[in-house]
Amino acid sequence: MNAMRPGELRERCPAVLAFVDEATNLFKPDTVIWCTGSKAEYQYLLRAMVKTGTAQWLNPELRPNSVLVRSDPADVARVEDQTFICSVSPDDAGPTNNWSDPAKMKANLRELFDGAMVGRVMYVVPYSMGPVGSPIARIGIMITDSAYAAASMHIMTRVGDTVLAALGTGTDFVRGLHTVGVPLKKATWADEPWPCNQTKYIAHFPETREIWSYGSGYGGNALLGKKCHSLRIASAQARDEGWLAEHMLILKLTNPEGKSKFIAAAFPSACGKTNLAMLVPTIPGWKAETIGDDICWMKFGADGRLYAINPETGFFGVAPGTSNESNLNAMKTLDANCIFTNVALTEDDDIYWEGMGKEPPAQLTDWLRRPWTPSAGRPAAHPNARFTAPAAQCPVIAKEWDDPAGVPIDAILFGGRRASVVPLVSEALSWRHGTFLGSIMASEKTAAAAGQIGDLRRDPMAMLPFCGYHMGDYFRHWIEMGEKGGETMPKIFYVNWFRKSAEGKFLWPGYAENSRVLKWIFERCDGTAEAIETPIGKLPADGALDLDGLKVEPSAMAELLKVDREGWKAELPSIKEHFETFGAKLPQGLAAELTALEQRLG
Ligand code: OXD
Ligand code: MN
Repeated sequence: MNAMRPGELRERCPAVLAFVDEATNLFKPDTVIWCTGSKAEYQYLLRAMVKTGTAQWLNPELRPNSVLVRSDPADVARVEDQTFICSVSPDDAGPTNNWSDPAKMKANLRELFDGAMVGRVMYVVPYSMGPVGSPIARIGIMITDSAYAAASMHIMTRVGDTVLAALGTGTDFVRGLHTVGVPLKKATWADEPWPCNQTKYIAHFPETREIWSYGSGYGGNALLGKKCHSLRIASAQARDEGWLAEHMLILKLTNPEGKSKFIAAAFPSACGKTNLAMLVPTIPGWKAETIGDDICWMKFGADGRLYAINPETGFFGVAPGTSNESNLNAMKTLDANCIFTNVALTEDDDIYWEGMGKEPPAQLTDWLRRPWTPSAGRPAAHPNARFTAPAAQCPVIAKEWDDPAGVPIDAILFGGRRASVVPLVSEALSWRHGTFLGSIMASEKTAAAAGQIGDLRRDPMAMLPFCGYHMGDYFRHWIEMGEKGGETMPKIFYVNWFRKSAEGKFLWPGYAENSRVLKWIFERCDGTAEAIETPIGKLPADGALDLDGLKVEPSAMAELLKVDREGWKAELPSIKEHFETFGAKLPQGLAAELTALEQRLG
């Protein structure tokens, strides 16, 4: 074995050295490389991927310093059914997570980990989620045998020596072990372009702040800083320490007078979070800028307000459907220095995906490396194809995006994809009522005609696959945070861009026009916009929503802002059923909100 001896900086981090030694003994790699975070190292990782056939360079004139990666067809998404919360008590994982006994899971994984990196390089990736040294940031050390994961961590997090320097003799870091599970037993063994194992485990140990990931090289299974650390482990840590780790975008909205507000928003997958994070307002004089598109950590500041950071430094976005029309700023972010995964390749070595807003070229190579023509009858890019792009390249990145102090959050938005019942926007009556709205957030699996209840998937706070502990306790934590913060807490709003007419047509244009709703939210926070109190929350008063120049029929607007008493009443049994899932852990405050809603509806 040819392990690089740790340098002076590493010698000053005894807990990290011990962790790396343990991992080395277990995985038995050929070589150990400590990532320092340099640009040269990132380029080295890209070249390593090209050498093994994992990646290919894109046309440097069209897409400088960018690569295309194609994964194994059996490794294309997060594996929720193989994702485990291994808390000591199953009751701490709760009804929404897969639970496994931590000792048993570790014994099982130790066997799989034993020798799993034979013949491979083991990368040690010290990373910080959040600006290094920020009181809201947290450190992790990730061990991986995937150059793709290591390179992606360089884009998505702050990696390297600065992190070790900040940690020093500290022991408070998330310990992440990741292997693709394909040892190269003989030096002569040919590697595969995308090594992975049919057996996959994404195991979290919230009590000991550990992540053990086996068999997958893809996305949230392998970039441990993202869902595993920033949401599942961090949510448990946030509960223990009195802060919030949420699946939310963060944006800065500035009015024509130059006054700014910061808005965080949670939406389930496929509801346009990245688009909203980068929207270009249609109302004259208003400006929106991006802080983050996926994760938001919020902590109380000295003034008692909630301050948020985006713990990431990149966007790991779904490519199909991203176009100049749906998200011009995202498209501009992708001009250079990106990793594209499972998109299609053009004849001139550029990228293509469905919904890119241009005619498909006559010839492509699809994500499975097969020739493709528009008559192929199948998509050229995988529906979960991704771009990994540096946040700093986003043309509308806010100057505060990497401020260690974070930004004070004025409003929190919850939303889902609802064809009926839920109006375009409502303001919660209180923090606890807002928590209630977040807890019943849902998207319709199928479009429902107006007035009918669709097939709902409840995804509380968009955290269903990401909450690292019992969701009933998570709701309680939200309520307690509100009690602690009192008057200084952000206002909570519930939005729905997806309301449909009886004929099944979208009533609201969405995308950039959502800025009109954001303006009302801004002005509610400022105390300058009117609202009317209804049984379901506060709705924009007549004329309070800026509709200047917008072509939406008055009848459609009336429908969008209607209080659908009967629809809400019809939904009460499904909310009760949802709440029953949490048993005795459902906070009394949420049960009280449900009763109060029922009474208000009459
Ligand atoms: C994501 C997700 O990839 O939420 O961000 O699934
Ligand atoms: Mn997400």
